[in-house]
Amino acid sequence: MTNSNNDLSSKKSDATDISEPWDKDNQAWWDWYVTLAVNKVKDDKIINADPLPDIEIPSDDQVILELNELYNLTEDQINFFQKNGFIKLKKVFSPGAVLKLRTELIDLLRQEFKVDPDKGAHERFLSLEMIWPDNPLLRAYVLSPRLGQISADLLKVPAVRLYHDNVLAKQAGCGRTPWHYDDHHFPLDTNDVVTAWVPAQPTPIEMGPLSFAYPLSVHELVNAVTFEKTGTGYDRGVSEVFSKNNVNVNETAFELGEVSFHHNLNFHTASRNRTNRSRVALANTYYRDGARVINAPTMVSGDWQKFMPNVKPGEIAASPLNPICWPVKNK
Ligand SMILES: O=C(O)CCC(=O)C(=O)O
Repeated sequence: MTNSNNDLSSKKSDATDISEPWDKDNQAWWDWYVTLAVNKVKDDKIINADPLPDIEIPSDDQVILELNELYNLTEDQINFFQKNGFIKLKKVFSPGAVLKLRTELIDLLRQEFKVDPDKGAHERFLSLEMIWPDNPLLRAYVLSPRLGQISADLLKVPAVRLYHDNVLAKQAGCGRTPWHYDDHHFPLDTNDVVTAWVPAQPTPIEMGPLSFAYPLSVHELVNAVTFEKTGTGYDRGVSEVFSKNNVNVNETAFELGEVSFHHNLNFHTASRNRTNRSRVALANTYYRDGARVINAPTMVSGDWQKFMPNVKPGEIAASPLNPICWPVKNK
């Protein structure tokens, strides 16, 4: 597939001109991005999340072995993804592997932001990215043959590369993630792009699980909604069109070990986190080997050069930080 979009900059006014590249870091990008979401007055109380299960945590070696094992998808699951642009798969990771991931992610967030992401209602959307190059444990989760193979099978492509890892922590009380599709964000000239969203705890509805509009083609309904770089107009516009057209939205809890995969044309959102625990997720994006960077990345592409150092617009997207995650090279 060739890329249908990335043309958000075609209609220009002060509020809608996004042609300038993003000149801050990714945390600044998320701080800006969540301001684009409509949020109701926060009159609903923060509730206590259930305690995390008390289970044995595997060793690093056990996790690496687990993540090397493949996950067989059925034809029906691949067809579901191709039609709807997302799929939620149970038991992609063992409960122990997920809780080990959570401990590691919370430690990383604590070091970076000097706050305990699970203490107090900081109401911020914290993010970290490109952790895997310097962290062998995270590398096992991010470059995992299991996630790579599922991604390649869902996209029906022979090989996938990593675009980036993204640690996302929606703290207690933090509001909605605005409606969007990732084609706006990834400056790639292909639609063979998928994000594995790995929640690092059981994620009930009250915590704001990632939610998906379907089928995939509903993105066409909102082509005419113009992106605005301030205010909540775009989020509101998409929401109104979806309501008017009775678009289906899958907003369901994630059990421990369940992972969702969404296509870059799938519209998704997430509700406010109404629990006292940070909703931590690891979101890894994979794309078809051979894809190029588009000619004109925009501010919505964020700090993309960090993910593909020395790759210029128009060039093949294959820096050393974009390894092939599937198929696995024989050593
Ligand atoms: O975690 C969220 O709320 C948003 C994540 C997202 O949009 C993505 O991973 O594509």
